[in-house]
Amino acid sequence: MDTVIKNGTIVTATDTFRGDISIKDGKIQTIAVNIDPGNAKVIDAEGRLVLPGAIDAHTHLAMPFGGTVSSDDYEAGTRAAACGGVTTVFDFALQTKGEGIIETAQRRNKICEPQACVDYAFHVAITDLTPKVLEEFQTAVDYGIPSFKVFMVYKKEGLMVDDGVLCKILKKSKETGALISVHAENPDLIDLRTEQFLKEGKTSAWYHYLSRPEFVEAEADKRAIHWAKSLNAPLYIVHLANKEGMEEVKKARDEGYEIYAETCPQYLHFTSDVYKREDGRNFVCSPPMKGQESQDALWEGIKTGDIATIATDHCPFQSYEKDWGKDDFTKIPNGCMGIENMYPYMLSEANKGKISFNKVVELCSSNPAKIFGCAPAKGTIVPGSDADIVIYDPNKDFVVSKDNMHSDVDHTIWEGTELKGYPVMTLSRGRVVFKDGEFLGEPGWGKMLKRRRK
Ligand code: DUC
Ligand code: ZN
Ligand code: ZN
Repeated sequence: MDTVIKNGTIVTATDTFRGDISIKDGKIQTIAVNIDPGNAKVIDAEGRLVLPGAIDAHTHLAMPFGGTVSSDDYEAGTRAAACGGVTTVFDFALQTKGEGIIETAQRRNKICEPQACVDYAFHVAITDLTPKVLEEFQTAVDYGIPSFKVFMVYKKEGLMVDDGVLCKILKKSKETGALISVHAENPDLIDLRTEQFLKEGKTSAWYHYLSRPEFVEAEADKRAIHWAKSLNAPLYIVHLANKEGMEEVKKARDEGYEIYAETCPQYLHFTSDVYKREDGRNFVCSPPMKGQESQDALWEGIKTGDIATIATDHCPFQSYEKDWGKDDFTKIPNGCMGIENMYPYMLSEANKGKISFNKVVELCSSNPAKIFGCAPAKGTIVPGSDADIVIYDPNKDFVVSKDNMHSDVDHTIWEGTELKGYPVMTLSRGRVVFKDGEFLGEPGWGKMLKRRRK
């Protein structure tokens, strides 16, 4: 063995127990009550929780978007991930016109591989469904990329697919064992409302919210679920943020359909009121934060198990870029930061008693690992799994500030948020990559995961 984590309280999605963990060659070797470390390095976790590393199944690193490129490249994004206890990052690789699925992932991997500080995978966003791409689904699944994404919005940006294409994709996913994620909002309603607001001179960030309020998202959620049900295809809804959509997910799941919903910490913590703030444009992302009723419904969905995962939609932009939309909300690049905040925020909510620590592990680690095909190597603490481990001090209070974050962005929407408890160490395949506020990893360490869903 190389390392032993001693005296901690191990928390998985299902169990909480005191024990030691030995690590060898990046993998968990043994879990027992008292392991003699011999010459191995000892990490004392007395008074701390020992958790599986989180998986952020939804990021946009170095993504060209909104007239610029999101400010965290693969190095900065995965560095911030490590410092927030995230040991696996799923990024979206956007297909360009005519490009194949594997070709898209390989193009992004050339950029990502030398930069990644933790392990990673790609969901390929399909934007140009040619017959060749449809034929390639099986090859991509067999290659280890069994998850694709489609946007039901962003027509002008060239990312949107229409309902016919969505249905073709869902049908093929059913046949090949792939899982389709959707960004669900209604593009025509957004355009209609935006045009009207601009005509009336209503240009503040508040109108970003009003251009795509609850029902704009709910309609698309219902439509996507309707098509998935009609084809009996599995479906994963990213960044669910509204009550009506939540209800539709619950209904479909109660009927026995394989529908997964992801939400993000920003929807659990902030409401649409943020768009009335002076710095409201910093919170502009799509879908926008919603009202209190929606937030309550998401927390309820967590409790009932109808929210399957938490991820971040991490897509930061600098203040000067957000400022492009000071006088016109349509010019604000859409996206917020969160990769370093997800696990600490959710664990803090558990520490305050809102949900259990096991539930946080389930949402942020075990479920994404299972759903996207990288369990049991990721998402749990068992002999044989990767030693992706977070040591969490439940007594360490922490106030988020741009100065204690590790992203390449000059502000954070989480500024001033008070957290009860904080990660003090992150191990990625047995290597300490974060300790006491300091990043200790290196670019090029992270490996691309090949995945298998079933
Ligand atoms: N929404 C955002 O806010 N940013 C990136 C892409 C998206 O769908
Ligand atoms: Zn999205
Ligand atoms: Zn996204």
